[in-house]
Amino acid sequence: MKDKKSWAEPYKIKMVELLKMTTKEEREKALVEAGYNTFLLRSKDVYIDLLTDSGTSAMSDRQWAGMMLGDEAYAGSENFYHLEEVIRKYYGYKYVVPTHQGRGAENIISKIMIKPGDVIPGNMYFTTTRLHQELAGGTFEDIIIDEAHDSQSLHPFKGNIDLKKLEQIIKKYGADKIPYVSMATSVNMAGGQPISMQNLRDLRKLTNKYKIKIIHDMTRVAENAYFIQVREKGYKNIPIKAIVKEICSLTDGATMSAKKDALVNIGGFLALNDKSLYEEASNMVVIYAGLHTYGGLAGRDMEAMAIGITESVDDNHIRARVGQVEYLGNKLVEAGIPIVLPIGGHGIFLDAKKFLPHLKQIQFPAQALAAEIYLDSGVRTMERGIVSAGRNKETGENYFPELELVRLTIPRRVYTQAHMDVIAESVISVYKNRKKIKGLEMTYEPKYLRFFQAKFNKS
Ligand code: PLI
Repeated sequence: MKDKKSWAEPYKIKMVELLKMTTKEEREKALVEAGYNTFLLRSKDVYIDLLTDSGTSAMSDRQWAGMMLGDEAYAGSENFYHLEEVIRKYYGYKYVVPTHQGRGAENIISKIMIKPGDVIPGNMYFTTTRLHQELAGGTFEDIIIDEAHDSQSLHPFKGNIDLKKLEQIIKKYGADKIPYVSMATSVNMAGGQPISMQNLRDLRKLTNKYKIKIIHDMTRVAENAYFIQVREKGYKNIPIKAIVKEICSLTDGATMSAKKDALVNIGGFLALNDKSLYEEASNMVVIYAGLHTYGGLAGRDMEAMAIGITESVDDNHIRARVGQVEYLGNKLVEAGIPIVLPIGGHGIFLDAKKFLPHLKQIQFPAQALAAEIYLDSGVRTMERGIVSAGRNKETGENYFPELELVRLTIPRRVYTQAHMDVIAESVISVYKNRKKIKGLEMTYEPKYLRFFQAKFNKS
């Protein structure tokens, strides 16, 4: 169906979940109780939930049927072997340690590979990934290309790594201080922006020269593969499956939050090619999560993940998934709303600095904008700016990231085109009244990953 222009969903709806509509008064009360943090709203008070694409996918009938085949053995569950087989088949990694979600895998890889004083270069930080690197005694260094920090740059691969920046870091610290390069496909904090195959090949060449490993954050690898298929020379007729496998083949291991691409509500894994690293990881998972054949998951969860991975690399699925995101993005662009361009894979990112130029970054413009959109329509979005960036671990100062964004994250296979229209209408109406939007001040700040639990007041 690739020749067809429409991105229509390659599935039909068999079961629905009713949504609740709320009044503006109800939303105002809920927002105050949540301290203007959309993470602290109760989901019953939300109409369309764009907080995240993590664990929010609709599973297929096959996945649900697979859950009935859960082999809930403490050791050696059949579902683990199915999952391992699927990961080998579609991603090509040799060894698999299941984890309850992505950060479980990040914890293990950071603990076994990072020593205090190490440096971990990566294509833009991700909140949990960087925190685990820091807790293991490492320091994250951003080596993404400069274009990634500019919301209006139309570079087709804003997730690319600047190899000159990487080489400078290697020269400065020495290769023995760099346990691995942390390479994400579909860079979340940059707006779901892809890395190109060519850049990855060049990265492989450079890291081989210095004997540095590449650990792949493959949370949204299929979405990245889609952009390679439509934007990179030579890939137009290559199936998503083959592109995904080629990406993985250029890396040494991966952490996966299966709650995104892999279409499950819970689950993740660490995948490795090196046997001795795998042995360490499978020993470590026993301490923190459970035996190495379940890693904190039920057998049924692993079965749903195995089937979800198979569905996630289907060309028609991924085309409709990104097509829906682009549909919403194009509506906002037509209305003159400032968003991160090009439109990314898993959501639309509003540029809050451009949306609310009258607010200083320390007044948390993206946080304020997310609150305002919820107030307007019950659509829940989230901040990806100064609150998410947190503080420098040495100086305690706030990071002031270039990108101050509100993320409208689209869950997979959940909402319809009409929902996209409602979302666009709400953002457009908030944009019309943007001058009246006030900033916020933080009244409660937790020590780690503050964006999840911080509270605010109107400033
Ligand atoms: O939420 P986890 O622990 O399953 O996965 C952590 C994680 C790792 N890498 C990347 C790129 C992510 O996006 C990610 C989680 N992201 C969330 C929760 C999100 O809302 O984007």
